[in-house]
Amino acid sequence: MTKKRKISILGLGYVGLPLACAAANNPRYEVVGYDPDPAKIENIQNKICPIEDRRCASDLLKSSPEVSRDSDIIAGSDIYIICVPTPITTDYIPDLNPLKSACSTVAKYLKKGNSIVIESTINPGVSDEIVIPLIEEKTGMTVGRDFHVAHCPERINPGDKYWNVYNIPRNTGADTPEACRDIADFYRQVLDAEINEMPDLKTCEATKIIENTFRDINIAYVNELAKSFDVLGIDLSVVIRGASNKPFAFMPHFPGCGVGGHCIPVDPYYMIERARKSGFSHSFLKKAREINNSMPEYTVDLLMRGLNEIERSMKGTAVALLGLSYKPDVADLRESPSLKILELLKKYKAEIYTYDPFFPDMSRENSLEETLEKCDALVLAANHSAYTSRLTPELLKKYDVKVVIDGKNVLDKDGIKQAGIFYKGIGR
Ligand code: SAJ
Repeated sequence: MTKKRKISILGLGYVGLPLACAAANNPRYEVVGYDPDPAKIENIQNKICPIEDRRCASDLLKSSPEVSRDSDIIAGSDIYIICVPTPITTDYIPDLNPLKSACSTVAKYLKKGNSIVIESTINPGVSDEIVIPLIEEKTGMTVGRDFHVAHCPERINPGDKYWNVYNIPRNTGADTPEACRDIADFYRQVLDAEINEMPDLKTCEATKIIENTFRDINIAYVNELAKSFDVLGIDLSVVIRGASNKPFAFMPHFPGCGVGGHCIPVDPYYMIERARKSGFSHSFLKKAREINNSMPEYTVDLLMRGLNEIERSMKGTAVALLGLSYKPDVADLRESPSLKILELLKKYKAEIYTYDPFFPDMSRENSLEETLEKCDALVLAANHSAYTSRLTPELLKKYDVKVVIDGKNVLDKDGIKQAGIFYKGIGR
């Protein structure tokens, strides 16, 4: 019986935990997980899945990896897989501290012949310019000779009912082709998806970054169209639906009250900043970020317009902010446009009634109805399925809601207008 390879996964969130559970189900590997968050560790040890991932939750019941908040658990591993956040600061500057900290932790245990895999989204150059020098400096070892570094960017789509860690195709890159093959073979053993080997680390890093910057610029495109079509009196959502029946060369994106999450509004800044250091200015990426960052304010401006229609000022008006998450049916506030809308409503001294069933502690009332009962106006900022379909013209009329700003373009525009309620969507 060949000795099991020991796999350590650092960071047990929506990326690391599903991978840890998938690998733990494979008899070839001894899998351990490290995370400094005591609540997360306790939940996992009790087989309670701390993330919204049905497949992971069921895996956890079958064979959960040994986990600890003590990093000694990763000692003696063959492969160290880092799945930690790569956020930005409030000034939109990339924050690689969580990644550097995880690399420093690994460096304490790294032995000759080991490999390190970064799953976190990073810009081209981070592995070669930051990760490898840090590990070499802390261990005195040399990459390629003594240890290897690979990148296999995560592509998890939180809340997705179909795509999961097992079936999402992956790309890998490493310091040498042999190391890339070894890591790709690990993922092929553990997952069902196609695992592609790329020529080197920075090509692989660049692949993930353009996936998400592609999404950000396309969302910015329709957000700018929304502002234009608003003044032209054209319903952009109908136009996008029409363009979408073209069977090729068109990919629909949708305007909204802003772009949130851990990826799309973050990754472009990693690309922008690294290119800047090499003397190139990503004017297009920066403009797209500017447009998307303007949408929360644009949404509040629409609310102002609605209140003016009914001769009310923002100050003192009861406004419901429905949905705090950055996207529907997930409990995640990272870069959420709702938080920016909330700041603006506070600045204009509205009487704010936040409501999000995923965040009861941040909800002023306990139900949608209790919230609507208290409010003259509402902003729909996250279209959670728990309440969106209930926001009918009849219900809004029943609670005498006078202004509706549909930040996700999901409500019955015509029905609401026919009920004599002011309605504005984003570009409709
Ligand atoms: N959004 C729009 N208009 C759109 C699409 C999204 O305004 O047409 C907004 C959403 O409301 C949200 C933000 O953009 O606030 C991000 O939305 P998202 O659907 O991209 O959600 P994320 O951040 O969970 O994106 C993840 C990403 N996965 C990884 O980076 C690994 C992204 O690459 C995927 O494209 C995305 O899932 C997905 O839905 O496929």
